[in-house]
Amino acid sequence: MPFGEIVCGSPGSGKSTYCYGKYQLLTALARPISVVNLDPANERIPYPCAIDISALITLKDVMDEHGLGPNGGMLYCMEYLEENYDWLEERLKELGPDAYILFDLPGQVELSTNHESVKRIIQRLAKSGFRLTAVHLCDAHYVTDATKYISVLLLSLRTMLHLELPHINVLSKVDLIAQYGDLDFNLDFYTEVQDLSYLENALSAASPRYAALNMAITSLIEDYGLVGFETLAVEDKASMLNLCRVIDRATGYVFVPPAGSDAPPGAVEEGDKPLASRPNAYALFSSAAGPIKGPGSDVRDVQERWIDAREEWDAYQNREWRREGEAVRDEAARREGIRRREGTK
Ligand SMILES: Nc1nc2c(ncn2[C@@H]2O[C@H](COP(=O)(O)OP(=O)(O)O)[C@@H](O)[C@H]2O)c(=O)[nH]1
Ligand SMILES: [Mg+2]
Repeated sequence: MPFGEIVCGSPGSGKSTYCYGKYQLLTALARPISVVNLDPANERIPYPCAIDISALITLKDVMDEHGLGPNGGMLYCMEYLEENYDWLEERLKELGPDAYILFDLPGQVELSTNHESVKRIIQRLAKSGFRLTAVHLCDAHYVTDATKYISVLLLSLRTMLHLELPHINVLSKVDLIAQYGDLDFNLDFYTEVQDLSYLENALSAASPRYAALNMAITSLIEDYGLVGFETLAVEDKASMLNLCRVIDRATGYVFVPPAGSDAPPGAVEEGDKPLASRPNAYALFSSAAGPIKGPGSDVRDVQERWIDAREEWDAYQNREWRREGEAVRDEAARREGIRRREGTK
């Protein structure tokens, strides 16, 4: 049974970077992973691409041929992909029945909030057996301003309602959040979307004329209790592993034991080497079916890492990397010594 993530979010929210980061992470864990680029305007793709929509259609060609602007051209491309769904389906089949696929979507938000083509493509993928989750990336700098935060909540809610998939909203680039000034509240206030009435002062100050409307929107969002956020800093392993666990639970990947193995669900064996002999991979998956925990899984840890004690953590990390580098160099020198001694015998 193939699994997949529909990676969506505004332009620049970090979708392609996330796809590359996840590709590296799952490859290191010997788990299957392929990335499909569905953004016909994606010129510099960082990851190895299993399927690239540019082989079918490019935004530039559409704009040149039909005299469309970038937005109209993008909608045309997605409608074209929908009409040529067979092209995508054939290539997906070649990736095998156990593929785990990241679909890197274009950033135009209307594609995941109101335009129908992407939704219908997703429905066809689901019909053909894909277990999918939407991973909606939102730049974390939006939480540094109350009015922007309200728009990101609405955008997330609208995307959830439109795509109708298991859905994970993610505050991306959380490592940069401290650059945008002090937050009015702790990070968990924003990720857990609990008592939004606390935003009243900030919203009234930013937009006195629409303060009542803004508050009505916040109470609507609160009433339905659908929106919440995970956090992500792509280069931080703990952050990526935590998000990976959350997504595995949403797709159901945690409940798929590898064929012919007694390893924990969601795990994959590497050749004939049992997974349990690879402690990192085992630790990741053995906890996946239980409560979500592990480094980076508590938003208060994320707050400490990237906001409250960022400099101390950076210094600690640099020391650890230096130590690791020294250990690798020492080991290489030791092996070289052995090789030389054996060569002179
Ligand atoms: N500091 C930081 N930068 C990021 C992160 N994720 C993405 N970026 C940067 O954000 C920019 C936009 O990322 P990209 O993946 O192209 O966004 P896309 O348009 O959504 O595909 C690039 O310069 C990335 O290097 C992150 O977690 N931390
Ligand atoms: Mg991109």
